[in-house]
Amino acid sequence: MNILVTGGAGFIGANFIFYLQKMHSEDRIVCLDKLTYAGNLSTISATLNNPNFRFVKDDICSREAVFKLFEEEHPDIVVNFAAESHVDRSIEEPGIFLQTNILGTQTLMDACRTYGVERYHQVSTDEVYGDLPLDRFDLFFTEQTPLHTSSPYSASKAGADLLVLAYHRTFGLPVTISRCSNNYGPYQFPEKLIPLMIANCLSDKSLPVYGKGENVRDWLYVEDHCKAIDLIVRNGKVGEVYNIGGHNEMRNIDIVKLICRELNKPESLITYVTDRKGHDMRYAIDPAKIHAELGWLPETRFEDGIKQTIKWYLDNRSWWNEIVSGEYKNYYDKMYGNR
Ligand code: NAD
Ligand code: TDX
Repeated sequence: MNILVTGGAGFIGANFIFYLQKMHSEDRIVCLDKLTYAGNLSTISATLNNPNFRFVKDDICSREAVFKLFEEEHPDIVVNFAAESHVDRSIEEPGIFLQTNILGTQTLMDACRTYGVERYHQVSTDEVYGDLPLDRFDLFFTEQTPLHTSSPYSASKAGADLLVLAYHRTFGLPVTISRCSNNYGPYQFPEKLIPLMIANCLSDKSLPVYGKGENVRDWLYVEDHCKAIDLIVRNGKVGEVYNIGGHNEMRNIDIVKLICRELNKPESLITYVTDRKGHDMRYAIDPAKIHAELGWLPETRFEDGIKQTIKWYLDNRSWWNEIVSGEYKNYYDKMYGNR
């Protein structure tokens, strides 16, 4: 199997490459990544010399680059992780989100149509369903929940999902889509809640909680997400959408307090800051379909996963120190300086 993984120098894509190499070492993996601020070649440096691996630095929006790569590699499977992925950045600058997340998806699928693939898989998100109210804990997102987006990020992901389904119906492209809840684990960029709070705690910096910290997210350990995608790509039904989530809902404030406890830092570091515009209240996935059809269940309990993740950030300070001391510092000062 020749598998093209786009966005493989980012958080989930890199973990997916590691998962494939562990579970299917016979597969060849080609990683296409533009290395934006969120892509980090050092994350996958250990695999660069593997004869079954090729890294290509380029843009999924570049027709020329994408078609040239398909001409050379003729991938059997394409798994598209490449995206602008941070909601706060999409509020500051929506354009690049539409460009990468929608038009990049189109370019990849056009190449799939031209060269033929066994499967095109789109990595999507639970955010396409909008949010749920905090007083209705009986409600969950199913695959039938209407799309109802809140941010330019989630709108761009929903737009891409619709285009993927249109390419299936109109052109018969063999597609699948997965919509996962919030991931956490090693190599997550420290602009996202959990690594940001760990990095700030370790530097005794204030911990910026948006609004009252009551928003709820459904957290899944990244390797469980990778396992689900691998199952869908190999055994899932073409044309179908699969929700992925672990029934692990937590309030942001409780996550931040837990991180303080684990790192022996005082809760007085917590600072309540101006809320995110259009902030979604609650995400909660019903993963019954992927469980029933593909037998998938999450394997890592949050209590264990969060400890492993904190340990990883403690053991790999140089990985995130380089980020927080580099260009990302300007973003941090801009976003949190006067918040
Ligand atoms: P990330 O921001 O860590 O990584 C994105 C990667 O894509 C980076 O390596 C970046 O360099 C690359 N990239 C960006 N634009 C590109 C372009 N034009 N061409 C080629 N490469 C490009 O993101 P992540 O958290 O790993 O998310 C991966 C995917 O999973 C995204 O599609 C995201 O929407 C989805 N998702 C994320 C989560 C989560 O909790 N992080 C949850 C559900 C779904
Ligand atoms: O500094 C912060 N303070 C804070 O209170 C940050 C960065 C976040 N938050 C809150 C906002 C959210 O309610 O924490 C929650 C999680 O925030 P993010 O880590 O930015 O994730 P979220 O907005 O939920 O989106 C994530 O999950 C779905 C990913 O970034 C998306 O790519 C994925 O699609």
